[in-house]
Amino acid sequence: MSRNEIPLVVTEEVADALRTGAPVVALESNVITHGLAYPDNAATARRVEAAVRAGGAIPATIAVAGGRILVGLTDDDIERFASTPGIPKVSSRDLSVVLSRGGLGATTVASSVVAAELAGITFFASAGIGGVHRDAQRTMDISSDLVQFTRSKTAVVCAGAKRILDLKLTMEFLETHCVPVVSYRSDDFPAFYCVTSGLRSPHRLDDAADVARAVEAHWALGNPGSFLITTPPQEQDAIDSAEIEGVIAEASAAAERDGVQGNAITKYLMRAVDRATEGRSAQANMAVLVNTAEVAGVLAVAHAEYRAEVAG
Ligand code: PSU
Ligand code: MN
Repeated sequence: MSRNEIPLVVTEEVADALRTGAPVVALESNVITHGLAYPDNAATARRVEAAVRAGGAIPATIAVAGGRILVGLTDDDIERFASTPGIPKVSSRDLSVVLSRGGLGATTVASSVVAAELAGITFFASAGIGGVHRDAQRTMDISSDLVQFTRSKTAVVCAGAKRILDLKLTMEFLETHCVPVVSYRSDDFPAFYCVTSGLRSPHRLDDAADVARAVEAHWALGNPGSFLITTPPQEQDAIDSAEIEGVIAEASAAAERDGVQGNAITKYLMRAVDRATEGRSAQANMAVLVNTAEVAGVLAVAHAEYRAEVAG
């Protein structure tokens, strides 16, 4: 089987956009099935798609169904993925198996960027990427999102990595693996629903056209992987760092007690934090998803313009 034999079901709107070089932003579906609960997840998936459009681009939510990769979901698809219980989380290592077995699958950041590259989509947006987990020195739990960034050519727009992670180690991993990190209109690496992780970003760019040029230069230099662009949450949506730290420490201790590990830990921790904050972190999560998607739309537009200009 060759690359172009992987069955992709691309919606007409997305296919048209790709054919004409119009800006497209790919989105993950695991956040719909595992990140949020029904019906908030369905509403958020729709708001995220609308935000990409508000930024000027076409949304293409990625998922797996019946042995094929869906590139762009219909409204019925969104409802089905949001309301069907037990859809498996499909990361990069799972994608081939789920495609061969059939059934529904919800793609993480890692498997979504694989699909985006296959479909010819440059931009991808999520709220918080996976990263190096706290205590990874012992557990070796590092999200395949990071490893996939070393392999797939996409521009990933996010609000940094999830707060439940060890963000310092996450930054170290990205640096070691030559993944560029640029904070758009900000000095700091954000922490998902917190405006800053307390870590300074290696680079800041304020102009979308500069971001587009940097992304293309990264690939022109022969680099095989992704380019990370961060955008912080809006102040009014953000959660106070000090306040959330205590909650995360408690949730992490509970996960350890309950023996939760592997690919289940992300969902476990996020839900525990949502409960402890009485839903405020889930609210913030939704707002960050929407905000990031809109910024990704704007950046994808600048990138499409740059490519058109270069092509003359
Ligand atoms: N961001 C969220 N909620 C989520 C995730 C991200 O707000 O549920 C998911 C994404 O799909 C991400 C995945 O790719 O968690 C990372 O999981 P892991 O740490 O097991 O690699
Ligand atoms: Mn993991």
